[in-house]
Amino acid sequence: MLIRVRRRSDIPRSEVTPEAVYRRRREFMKGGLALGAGFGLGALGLAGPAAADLRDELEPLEAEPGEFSTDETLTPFEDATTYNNFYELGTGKEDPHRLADRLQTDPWSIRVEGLCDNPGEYALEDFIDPWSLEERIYRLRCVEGWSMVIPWIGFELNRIIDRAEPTGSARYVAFESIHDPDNLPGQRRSVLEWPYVEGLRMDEARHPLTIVSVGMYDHVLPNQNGAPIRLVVPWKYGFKSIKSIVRIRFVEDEPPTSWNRMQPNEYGFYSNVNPDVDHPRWSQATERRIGEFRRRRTEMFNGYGEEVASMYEGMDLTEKY
Ligand SMILES: Nc1nc2c(c(=O)[nH]1)N[C@H]1C(S)=C(S)[C@@H](COP(=O)(O)O)O[C@H]1N2
Ligand SMILES: [Mo]
Repeated sequence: MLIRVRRRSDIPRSEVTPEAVYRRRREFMKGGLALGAGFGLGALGLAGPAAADLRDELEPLEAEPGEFSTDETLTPFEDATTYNNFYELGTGKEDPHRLADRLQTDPWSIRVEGLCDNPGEYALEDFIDPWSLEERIYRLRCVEGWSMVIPWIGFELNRIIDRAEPTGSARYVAFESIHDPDNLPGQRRSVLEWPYVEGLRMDEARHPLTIVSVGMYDHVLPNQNGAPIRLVVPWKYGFKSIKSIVRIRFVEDEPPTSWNRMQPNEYGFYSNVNPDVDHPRWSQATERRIGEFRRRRTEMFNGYGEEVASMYEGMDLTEKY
């Protein structure tokens, strides 16, 4: 049941082994060589892995430039990997970076189930090889008012959906993150109901802008950004981009979502970026691009309106927030 899609045309794949997608170079370098890798800022005695070192430790990942990319200035790698929301690793913005090693990603499998003709348990490499990877530079805009521009590496979620062959009654896709309270400190507290869950309507899930990401900045995903595999839905608030996915289920009814469960009046199912609909506790009209001082005006659908607005025609987006 292999579905062949566009191959990367001229970049040799030989260098990119399936393991490279999920195994950190750090593990290969345990022992003598690790001395060299640690000779950066780590040698100065700073606590935790310095971001500059982290980038060197991550396995490189090749990808073709994808369409839809913005040409805006990239958020520095250091910012994108030290200022995160990943409540499994703590609620502080720097917790995911500090506690990144608590996330166990090897081995990893994803269960595809529900209303589909091809359910199953997939290893990560089933998804990555022989499928080509694209680099897409997308904005991610958090409901708390910050945004980043990140060169994500991944592929369209559509490929997984096609492969699963959902039945006609599947109208939504539900996603579930890793549940591992023994290792994930955040899951020993009930800040959210665990595991983290999210969902998309089928047309949103199938939209070509919706990608499954396995890397960023030419490397595999750092743990704090949702390794080994996460969603990126660029026209929605950041919390829809669920990290460290272990389960994808095709369902008939709108599935529960973590933040909606927690605070239904603050977070709806759709959560399209919308400067005209304020969060009950703060305005959503402006955002701060990480690395900048002046706030920017937030764009409808995070600037992706031309591509996605038609999916919401006739819907009252103040009602369906
Ligand atoms: N499993 C899981 N996924 C998650 C979250 C989380 O806490 N747990 N936080 C979300 C929120 S609120 C945001 S803004 C983005 C942040 O992604 P980034 O850290 O890669 O910028 O991840 C989203 N995905
Ligand atoms: Mo967020």
